[in-house]
Amino acid sequence: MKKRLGVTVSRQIMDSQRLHPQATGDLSGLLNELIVAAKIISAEVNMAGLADILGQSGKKNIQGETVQKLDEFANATIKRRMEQCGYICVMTSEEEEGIIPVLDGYEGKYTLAFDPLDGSSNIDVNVSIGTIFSVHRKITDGPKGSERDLLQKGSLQVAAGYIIYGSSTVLVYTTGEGVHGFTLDPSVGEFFLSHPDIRIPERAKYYSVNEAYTNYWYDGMRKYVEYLKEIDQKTGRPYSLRYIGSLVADFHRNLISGGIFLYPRDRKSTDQPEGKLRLLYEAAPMAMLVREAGGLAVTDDGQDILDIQPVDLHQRVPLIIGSRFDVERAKRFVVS
Ligand code: AHM
Ligand code: MG
Repeated sequence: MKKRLGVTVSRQIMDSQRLHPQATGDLSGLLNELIVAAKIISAEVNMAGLADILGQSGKKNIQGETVQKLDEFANATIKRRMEQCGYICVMTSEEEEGIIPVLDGYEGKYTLAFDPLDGSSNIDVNVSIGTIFSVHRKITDGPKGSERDLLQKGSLQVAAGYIIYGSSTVLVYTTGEGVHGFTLDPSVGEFFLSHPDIRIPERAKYYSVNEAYTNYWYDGMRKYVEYLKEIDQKTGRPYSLRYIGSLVADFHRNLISGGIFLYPRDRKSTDQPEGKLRLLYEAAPMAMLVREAGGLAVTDDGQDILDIQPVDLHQRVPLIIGSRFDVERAKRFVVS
């Protein structure tokens, strides 16, 4: 796609809707509502340091509300905006155990899974955090959505994306026609196209993994990460390690610059026998994005993340995701 200056995200969404004359506009409406939620969360994230000061002194924030934890705020904001937008029938959040119904009379034809504020351990230390979302079409009969509507394979997603609250706020999303990135201009409150048609570099420059857990890994994973530290024939250097511990931030960097992110399962029996990341809120939406951008996402036994049939709203999955060449090579190491 040619770079068009000044294109807002709403314009881009409408333009892609126009390519589908049969479209009802519901998906566009849904995305636009989510974007409003993202702007509200972004504003709150930017105020977080101040809110903390107010919170510590037991004060209320500028609207007279008691200061809320940021992840709870993000969760409540998305729920409140989406439960009566009229485009979705049911939601699920990483922060909540069960399904989240929408208001009676507002049932729509899509479902929404979201991680309101991923990387929450980074909130208090000014490190980038993000919101991740995944949209499916309703598959059951009747207006009400159910768990079955949410437990669908990643390959059936109709849209996925994230908003990263970093040095600037950036929205990256796909509806299956490329991956596009938009940067929020806070002075006008609009997301403008900044990264049209993102393609992840075929080969990684970075690897991202929590290496402190090496002793928990299976041999294949250990050997692969050791291999990355050897001199690469092509570059004459080993790979560089970058690990933020905030999936959205690690993924975003790798998407733009080329990289591979790994969160394997534990060999030793710990509390992470399937890794840490959640299929519905983290792995599947990132897998759709990376696939659309030319990359790949698999488990540590080589299964394509997009092919996994979820059985539980909060199921975890080992994740290897990023530049295609490197994910393919990692697969050869880890699949025995
Ligand atoms: P969260 O959803 O509780 O924030 O946890 C998910 C985060 C990811 O953003 C990140 O990739 C991972 O946890 C980091 O885990 P670890 O600290 O084990 O390396
Ligand atoms: Mg998370």
